[in-house]
Amino acid sequence: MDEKGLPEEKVLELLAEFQSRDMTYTSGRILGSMCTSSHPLARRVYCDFLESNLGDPGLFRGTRELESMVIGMLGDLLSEPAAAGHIITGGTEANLMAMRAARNMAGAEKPEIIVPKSAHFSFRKAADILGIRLREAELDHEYRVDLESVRKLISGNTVAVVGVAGTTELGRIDPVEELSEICLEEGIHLHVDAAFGGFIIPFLRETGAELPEFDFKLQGVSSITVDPHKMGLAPIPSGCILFRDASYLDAMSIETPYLTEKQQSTIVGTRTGASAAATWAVMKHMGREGYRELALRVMGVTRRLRDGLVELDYQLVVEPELNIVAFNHPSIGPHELASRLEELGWAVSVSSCPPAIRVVLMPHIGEEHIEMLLRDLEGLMRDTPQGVRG
Ligand code: 0PR
Repeated sequence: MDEKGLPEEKVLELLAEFQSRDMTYTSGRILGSMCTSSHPLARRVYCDFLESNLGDPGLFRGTRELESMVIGMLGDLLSEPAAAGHIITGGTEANLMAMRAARNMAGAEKPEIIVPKSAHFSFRKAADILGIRLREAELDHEYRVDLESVRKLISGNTVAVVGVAGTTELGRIDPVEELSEICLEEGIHLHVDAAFGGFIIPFLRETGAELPEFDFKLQGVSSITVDPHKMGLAPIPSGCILFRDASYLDAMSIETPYLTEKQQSTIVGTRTGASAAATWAVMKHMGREGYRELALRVMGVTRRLRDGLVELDYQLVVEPELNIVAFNHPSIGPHELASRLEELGWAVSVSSCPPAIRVVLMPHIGEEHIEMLLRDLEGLMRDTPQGVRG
């Protein structure tokens, strides 16, 4: 640290230079992210609540009330208005909390969890932190979890089974209804990772889309991850863990004798209340109607990309169910294609299972960006001899 401080303007000037090197969502060039521009109202509220600390909620009673109202709204959205939970940093922390609760409730000697091969890497972190063995279930030909494979992996040590509603790479929805039946039968905790899908699947279903059930309506589902900072338009960090009832929180509560609340179930101690307040604000402002419109809009952009790719003879990995499209060039490998697109100013990501270019059609991507992308993809098809059509 320097001995003498700099004037505020100088500090801001230095920062502006660093920030100018960051990519922005508004450029429409970030194609591989699950985050997006947060709603302007949520941003404002976030700043207003910057100093609130839900680690000591007795001091911030209003903010605590906002957090429980968000939990109530999300519980209602996901078919269990009495669900218990917290607004936390994101899907990673939510999945970690779910696995911790499941482990503590089951009390197995050598705990194991079963996750689909398509599950987010946060479950690897959770398994490592919690000392749990991670067992990976195979996928079917549509990249959803294979139920037979799950059944085979279940043992007396299984403390949780995970289903994903909106996989990170392909946006697939696992057969949660069947997983629910299996878990009810076996008496195992079923956790649904709807970090991405939780803020879009219910709204698409409301518009008549034929998407499967994945939430607490299915009796076997014990917990759900849903991230407001993905499709919910809340600022980073905002994740949510929901449990069917408060007993799961009790199973991981630690005594906090000198705080205003005597028990704490979250992993983080001092934690911002700004996320809860900003999420409350954006959900109140958008309403179901606003999120339905958003869901329809991003699916419209998804369809445009899908149709354009098919017209250009790119190969789709699967028909998109949600706003994620994964595709390949007939002759250029996905990593090579990703770097060519990067040279053209596009930030895409490459999925691993199977290897493909993956585009997440978040709200910051408009039709105009997709038209530009398709023009560039057309150029890449033309310039590659093997890619020439006809
Ligand atoms: N569960 C699922 C299904 C996810 O897709 C993700 C993140 C998580 C859990 C973990 O959530 P947090 O990252 O909030 O802890 N999926 C994206 C991914 O890893 C996150 C992401 C977001 C990546 C923006 C890149 C990016 O620019 O791909």
